[in-house]
Amino acid sequence: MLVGLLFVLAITGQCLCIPSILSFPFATRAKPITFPDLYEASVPELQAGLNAGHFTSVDLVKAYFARIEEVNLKGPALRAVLELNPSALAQAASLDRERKLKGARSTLHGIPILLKDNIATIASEGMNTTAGSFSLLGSVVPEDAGVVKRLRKAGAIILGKANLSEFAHFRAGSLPSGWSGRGGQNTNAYFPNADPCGSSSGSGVATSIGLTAVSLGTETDGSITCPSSNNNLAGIKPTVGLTSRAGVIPISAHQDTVGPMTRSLTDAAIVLSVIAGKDANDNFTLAQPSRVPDYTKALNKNALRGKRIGVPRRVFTDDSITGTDPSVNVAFNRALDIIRSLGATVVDPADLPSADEIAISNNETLVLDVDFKVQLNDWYEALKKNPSGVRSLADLIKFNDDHPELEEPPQLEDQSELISSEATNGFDDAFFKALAFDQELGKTRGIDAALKAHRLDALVLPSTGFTTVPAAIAGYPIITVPLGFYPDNVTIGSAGPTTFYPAPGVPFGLSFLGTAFTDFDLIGFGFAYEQRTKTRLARKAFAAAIPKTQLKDVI
Ligand SMILES: *[C@@H]1O[C@H](CO)[C@@H](O)[C@H](O)[C@H]1NC(C)=O
Ligand SMILES: *[C@@H]1O[C@H](CO)[C@@H](O)[C@H](O)[C@H]1NC(C)=O
Ligand SMILES: *[C@@H]1O[C@H](CO)[C@@H](O)[C@H](O)[C@H]1NC(C)=O
Ligand SMILES: *[C@@H]1O[C@H](CO)[C@@H](O)[C@H](O)[C@H]1NC(C)=O
Ligand SMILES: CC(=O)N[C@H]1CO[C@H](CO)[C@@H](O)[C@@H]1O
Repeated sequence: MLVGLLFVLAITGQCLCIPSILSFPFATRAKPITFPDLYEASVPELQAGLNAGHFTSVDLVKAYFARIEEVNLKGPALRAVLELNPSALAQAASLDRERKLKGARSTLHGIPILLKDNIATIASEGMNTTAGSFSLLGSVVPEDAGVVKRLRKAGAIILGKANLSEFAHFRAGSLPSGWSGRGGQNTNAYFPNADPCGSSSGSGVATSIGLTAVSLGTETDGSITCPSSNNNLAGIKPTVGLTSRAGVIPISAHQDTVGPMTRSLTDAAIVLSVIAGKDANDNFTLAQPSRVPDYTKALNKNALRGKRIGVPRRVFTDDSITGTDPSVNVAFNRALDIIRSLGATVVDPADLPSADEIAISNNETLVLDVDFKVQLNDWYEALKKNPSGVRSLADLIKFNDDHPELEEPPQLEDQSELISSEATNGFDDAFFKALAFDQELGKTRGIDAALKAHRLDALVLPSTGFTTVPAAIAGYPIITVPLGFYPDNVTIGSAGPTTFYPAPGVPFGLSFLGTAFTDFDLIGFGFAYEQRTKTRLARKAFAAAIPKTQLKDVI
């Protein structure tokens, strides 16, 4: 408790308080050490235990490895983790030594983080960067991703790579979320074989049951928001250009963004503060405000007081869009009452003028198809080595057809999205028109229009379904926090050859969204809601999916 308190003071920057706190009488009372439960442990709790010498980063890595071993291929076989970092223990030992000598570099010093497998790590460390595809196994990337460089500098330990929907779900819309050739079918920890959503599926599932302290995902349209929602997590989809995409296997420079997936917005804010910032290797990041804020300063329980929050109903009132179960809408309407009770004015409806056009628009697909081909070809070209011999999108399509045992098992043959992307012809008139329409639909006649017309601070939506599209085409931020769980009597639906959605006990989330670079404000709104409701704690994963190894077992 005391160390926790010390640490909270430390992260809020009031370090001057620490000496006086240390002289409190209860500080000297010898108490048995209680280790945080790794199912739920927060970064501040872990950092406090590390600083107090209760356990080391080596212990943490060992414990997380053991927890992964329990449930990844054995037991419920969740297939959330693709590879472990063979250098993680050595890195942890070195960071433990450094902590003893010089103290912690940052709040992430010695904290293990799992990366979606489309985020590059140097091959010499021992891991692959493949987006789940055998076409990239053994490939050698030129360098660490921009966000990985920042994580290492802050002293974080890369624990491993997470399974994902292959190529961030850009291979074919018909493929189930969470499936990749290399990783197989990742599934949800809240109901056997339930849909983890994607494409950051493994990041979501692994974090939901404490196979890692925190994780990173990427979003082009829904890929952080939806798996955060389905796995009872806090997720931040940053404004495009806030976090570097350099070294991230791409879909589209216009929509891709890298963000944290964590068990609390506190952890997410800590991670975002480390990974946000300019990167010369990603020119979109040069457009961000000059100073990266300390996002932990946004964690204010009163952040909703006096704010105006709008509900763009037309984005989700169609049942086929929110999902088949009315429980999402019931929980959402209850959330609006809670937001009111936290001092905000809810403007309902506050529709996007472009909502109906967005629903039928194909402009996004057009932009993504063109960008993906250009950028994926560049990715293959930039590799220092690729044993598969694949050098382009065209090669990839052929590789998949030539290796059905690896990449096209029964019912998972589809690569229609790759094929339509391959058929595009680069940055032509049609592309620029579609891009301009997207900006108009998402920004000027979309989110910005609604914010302006109703003088709003943010919009709020359920995270399920296609509620991510307006922010996706605009490149705008979304903050997701737990909202509720499907009831035990929900009619189980199908989400793929072997996966289910909806399903009993599967979580769903609440999204706050706003205009460019309002991530800080949105984190505050999400935090106020999260702290009032603590919905994550209301339900746990199914028993077999909860790993048993704890710190006491490895020390
Ligand atoms: C990943 O690649 C390295 C070589 O860079 C190889 O030694 C290692 O076995 C690979 N890992 C897996 C799980 O295939
Ligand atoms: C980034 O650079 C590319 C060319 O390298 C250019 O086409 C693009 O407009 C630039 N984007 C921004 C946001 O500066
Ligand atoms: C793009 O959006 C505009 C504006 O809504 C619409 O008129 C046009 O049909 C859309 N194009 C495609 C390819 O969907
Ligand atoms: C599930 O239970 C609730 C509350 O008991 C009830 O209102 C609802 O109709 C039931 N749904 C189904 C699909 O049976
Ligand atoms: C860490 C881990 O368990 N990785 C596994 C992921 O799934 C593939 C395919 O089954 C295995 O080969 C890996 O060992």
